[in-house]
Amino acid sequence: MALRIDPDTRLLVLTGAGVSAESGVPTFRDANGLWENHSIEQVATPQGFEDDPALVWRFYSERRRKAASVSPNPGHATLAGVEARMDDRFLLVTQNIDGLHQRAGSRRVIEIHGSLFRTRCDTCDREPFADEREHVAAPACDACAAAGRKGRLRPAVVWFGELIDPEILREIGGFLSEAHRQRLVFLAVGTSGAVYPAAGLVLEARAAGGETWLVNAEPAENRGAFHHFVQGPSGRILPELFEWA
Ligand code: BJW
Repeated sequence: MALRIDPDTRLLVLTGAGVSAESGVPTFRDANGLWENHSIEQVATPQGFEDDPALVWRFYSERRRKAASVSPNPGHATLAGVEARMDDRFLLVTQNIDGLHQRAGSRRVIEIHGSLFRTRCDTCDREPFADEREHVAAPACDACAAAGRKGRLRPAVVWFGELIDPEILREIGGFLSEAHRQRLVFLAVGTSGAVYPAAGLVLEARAAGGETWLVNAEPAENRGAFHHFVQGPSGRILPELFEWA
């Protein structure tokens, strides 16, 4: 089955953990929702950070180390190549925080769940900053300390129960609504379709008249919302998926 791209096509791609699986980054589902016997909720929620910030930093420090040691795979490379051909008719929304799309050459990338390589304060509104260090405990925020507050640094990622930056959602909505006189295609890759609002993007694309494709190792929870499903590993499927008209 081929996904045809012609000069009139706009393509919105959503990726999840599965796209990085062949690079050696474990998915959330692979780990059965567990990390060192802790549930994902314990390490990826504001309450988890409140309860045990050191545990949460160990989890993200390990992932920083792992992500820095792996390389993009042919799935990432294919999406970077598609962007190079489509330019502003292409937008990639990734739920991944591992930076592998950017390392493969993708530039039109929205990191909807943040980045593993940025840190922010849990209290003040200082800008998130680049940070590759591995922390074993939550460092104090120096900006807060200077103002007599007790802010702690945390990974600049979006945990369960936290809001996605509304500006990001507006940008995605803008890309969908600009497609009114063009052919809109939505492609989801390597995602279980279980976590919202990302899992709802397919319905937004359909409401905008889009044709919807899913490439995944298994049927995603929202598989029924897709017109086309190609089952298999994205590192093998994506390089063969596109047909250029
Ligand atoms: C392969 C493969 C290969 C393997 N090739 N495929 C509407 C309905 C119900 C609930 C909600 C709702 N709206 C909001 C909620 C609550 C919640 C939510 O969605 N809960 C669900 C669990 C039901 N959402 C939120 O809290 C969001 N916030 C929000 O909406 O705020 C407003 C609000 C708050 C509270 C209540 C209501 C509204 C925020 C969600 C943030 C998610 N954050 C995480 C952590 C980010 C940082 C980090 O990475 O540590 O994001 S959780 C985790 O899940 C991570 C992932 O990005 C995300 C999605 O996982 P993904 O990528 O799909 O991975 P897997 O492992 O689940 O699946 C991998 C897939 O790949 C599998 O299918 C494999 O088969 C496949 N695969 N190898 C191709 N080689």
